Amino acid sequence: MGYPPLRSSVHALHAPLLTDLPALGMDAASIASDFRHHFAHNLGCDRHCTAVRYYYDSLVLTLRDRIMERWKNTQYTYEEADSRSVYYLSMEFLMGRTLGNAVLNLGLVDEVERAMTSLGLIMEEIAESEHDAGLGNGGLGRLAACFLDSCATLQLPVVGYGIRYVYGMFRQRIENGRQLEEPDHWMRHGNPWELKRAEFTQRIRFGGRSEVSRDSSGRLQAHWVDTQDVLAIPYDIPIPGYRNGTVNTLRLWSAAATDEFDLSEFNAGSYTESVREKNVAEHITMVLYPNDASENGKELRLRQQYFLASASLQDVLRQWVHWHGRDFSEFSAKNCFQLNDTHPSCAIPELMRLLMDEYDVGWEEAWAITSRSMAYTNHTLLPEALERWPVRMFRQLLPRLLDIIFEINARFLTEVAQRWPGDIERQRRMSLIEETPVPMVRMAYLAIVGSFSVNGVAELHSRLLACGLLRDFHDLWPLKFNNKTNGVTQRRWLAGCNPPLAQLITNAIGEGWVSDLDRLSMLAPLAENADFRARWRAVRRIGKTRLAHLIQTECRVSFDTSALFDVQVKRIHEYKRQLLNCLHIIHLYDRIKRGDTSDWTPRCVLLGGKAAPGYRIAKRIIKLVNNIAKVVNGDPDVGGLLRVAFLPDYRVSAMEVICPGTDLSEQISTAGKEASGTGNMKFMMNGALTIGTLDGANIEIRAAVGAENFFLFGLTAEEVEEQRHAYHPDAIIAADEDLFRVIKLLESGHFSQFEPGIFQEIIDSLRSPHDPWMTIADFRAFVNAQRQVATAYRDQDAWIRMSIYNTAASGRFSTDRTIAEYNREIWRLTPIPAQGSNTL
Ligand code: 26Q
Repeated sequence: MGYPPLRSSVHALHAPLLTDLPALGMDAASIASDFRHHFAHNLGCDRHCTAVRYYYDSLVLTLRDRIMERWKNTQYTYEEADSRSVYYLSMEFLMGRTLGNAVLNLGLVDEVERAMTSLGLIMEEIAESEHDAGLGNGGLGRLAACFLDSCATLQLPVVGYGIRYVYGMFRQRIENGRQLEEPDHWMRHGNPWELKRAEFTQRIRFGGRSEVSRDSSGRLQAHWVDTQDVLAIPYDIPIPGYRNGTVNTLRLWSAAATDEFDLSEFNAGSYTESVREKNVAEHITMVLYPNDASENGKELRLRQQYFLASASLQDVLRQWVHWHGRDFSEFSAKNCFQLNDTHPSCAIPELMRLLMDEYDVGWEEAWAITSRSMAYTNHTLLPEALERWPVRMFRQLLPRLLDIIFEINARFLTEVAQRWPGDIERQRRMSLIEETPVPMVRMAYLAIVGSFSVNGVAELHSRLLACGLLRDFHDLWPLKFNNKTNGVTQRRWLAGCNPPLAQLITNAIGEGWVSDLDRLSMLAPLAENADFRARWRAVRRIGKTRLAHLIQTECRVSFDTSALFDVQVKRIHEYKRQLLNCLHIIHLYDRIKRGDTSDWTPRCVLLGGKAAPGYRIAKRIIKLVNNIAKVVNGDPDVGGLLRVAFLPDYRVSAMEVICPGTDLSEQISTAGKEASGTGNMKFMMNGALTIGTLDGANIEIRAAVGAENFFLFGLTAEEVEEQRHAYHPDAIIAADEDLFRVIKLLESGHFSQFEPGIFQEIIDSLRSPHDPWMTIADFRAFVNAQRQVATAYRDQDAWIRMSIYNTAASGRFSTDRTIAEYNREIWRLTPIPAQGSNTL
């Protein structure tokens, strides 16, 4: 750990010469000049280097130099303040592209544009050449990325800790309407944003046995022996705040073999075997796991989770001991770990282990430190999505951690027994160990017991956790539970992705909204100004044109920008009910075929999203959407009345084009199932109207914008649970002519002409009285709400008014607000403005 210092003393003398450099110019001329330097001298490019990659790398290096000054400044400032810090532990950081965001946050949009133009280059083209960093599945991973942006903007000392996957989220191709997965080798051409910090490498143990001995003073001392170790090498990525001189850190761990691996194999005479072992070690950070039930219980995933937790904790403890020595009395006052779902929750027993086994802290003190440092965020209401690991696997892979979990459980169950004497059933329910034939560790319960805060991600979600899924724990510790409604960063999701709208807003109310989104409420009165509405409409048309162009290129489907753009993009999952959307599209198609088209509103429907590779029904839903699109778009009777497209490879950079061009945002999950949703917020911010159920953050969106500016439909979460027992989809189908025809069309094979029967499983799930998502129950309400949408859209002036109100009311859904709440109620950090010369 750490490199050896230079032996001679010259370093101290010359240190200022090496570190106190003059600030780099932030003007177009300096940027262009440094760009040329990096292009020619650093990358060794000449007149033959015309690939956009060289320009991209040159520009990133130019910006990185400027970020580096501010990065060091920020770290010095934090060090000197000896401030409390937060560590955001997450298996996913879905960062997307970095260049455009860095330019925006450095306040260099105009200067970089001018610099590139002066060199005969087009900034937009360079920015669009960047490959997404797709190190996440969806909402949870993107939330972590938005959080980092807001923490840096609010000048909070927060470090993100994650994994440097070699392969991110798979790339999706569509062939014959079906999803094909391809590896996403996102760093193939290198990653100029990362800085390898080999001197902070950590050693991570796996396997072996846990043993106990007595030390010289007679105290029991545990030893984790005969382990197989792997190295964790950190790579740092800078996270610049918005025009404030702050640069925070995202530290991603990469796995590598230890040297003795090679040596022991070498001694045994097998050189090639040793290289194979190297591979095994490096596998740990090779690939991001898709959120997939079929992947549940995979040992490699548990390895990844422990790898992240252990490396990050060791890194924090190393710094603690460096600054404070082995006195941990102030540790929990100075450090807080926010666990992004249960995925990093090994951190709880691991911090116990490190304190007890490595630093000789006793159980009581270690537990006080641990349970006052950890905070847990839950992101799901589906009981089947709660993480559980087989005890047997834990024992094999992390025997010492299992000991500690058992001890935590024994002490915890004693507490339960004291509170509810004799309530054995409750002890069984709340145990961290599920005593089924294959005993399991319940990670959510471990996270709750080991944390001082447990939060949900929208008001409804947090309420349902407290009185449903986690009720027993809420009864025991009501004060631990709290809500932090999600948000999104307006830097990426408005200023960055929608420059025409951002400019219109800034012209109207000033630029303050970029760091204070509540100011968007100043737009509301302008909704009554006809001239402003005309401008708003023109800007929305630009967004739609851009989206239409994307769909033309990627799907070969033409969207007419005067039509209603109706969009549902998100992971494909039954609870999100892409099928309900399909039923509606088929219904519209059926109306057209029957000539029921008076007062028609032309509509272009876009769907997109990835299905987990092992999720059969989700993949079949993709096939259904594609087949419907083929039939509808190819039917001359449909003409311009309806268009359907499935956009392949939905990802962050695609959403940056999609949300500015969307009129109608589909948020139609079964009530009580979507924890929050964040796509809903991105659409709203960009002026889309929502059609949605009373689920997740939709409820808060509707409350913010007013019921008259939101298309509500469907059962409530309570009604869903009440009606579940007496749910008869066949009867509903028989009683609803429109729905009856839709289902008949589906069953007739009209959308599966050449592959009869392929949608049978989908039809059966819809018709099942046990369909957990109760799609048929909400069909009529959905179709009626969609009729209202169509009618509303025909009054363009009224629609634009509602669009403005939506943006104006979206202030609450900034992650700046979310993070301010995390900070006020959980983290309690003091903002620390960056000190030093070149801070802005
Ligand atoms: C678990 C074990 C093994 C392999 C993968 C996983 C895994 C990975 C990712 C489980 C879940 C996820 C991601 C969950 C997620 O994105 N949840 C969403 O979080 C958003 C942010 O809070 C919410 O807005 C969404 O409602 C919620 O679905």
